[in-house]
Amino acid sequence: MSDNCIFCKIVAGQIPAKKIYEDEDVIAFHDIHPIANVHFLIVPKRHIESLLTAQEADQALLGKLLAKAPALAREQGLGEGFRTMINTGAQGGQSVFHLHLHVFGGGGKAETMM
Ligand code: DGP
Repeated sequence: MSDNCIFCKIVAGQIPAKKIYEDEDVIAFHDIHPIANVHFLIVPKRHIESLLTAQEADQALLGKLLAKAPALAREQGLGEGFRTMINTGAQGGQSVFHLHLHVFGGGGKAETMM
């Protein structure tokens, strides 16, 4: 756990979140500022700052983030399709420096994004 990391605090149960999934490696919860009608995040429990700091040893965990997306998306009503996004570094639009995969769809603001 990294001090002052909001997602580490969610993992630890110190901050509430609308959780949709959890196992020993990852947790998924709804984004507090959704850009689509359905928008959730899949987050490794272990603190990895971003793709820029991920290591070769993190490959399986990175794969799991993606592999979990379709089943969770289906459960959230996105069985016909969804978008995924990983913002990396401040210049890549990242604002929470604990790696996370955005999964969103179902209409809303994101429909107008590229
Ligand atoms: P990014 O810009 O890729 O780092 O996205 C961070 C996302 O995290 C952003 O869409 C808003 C969301 N977020 C920030 N703080 C919280 C929080 O405390 N709870 C939840 N559920 N989401 C949060």
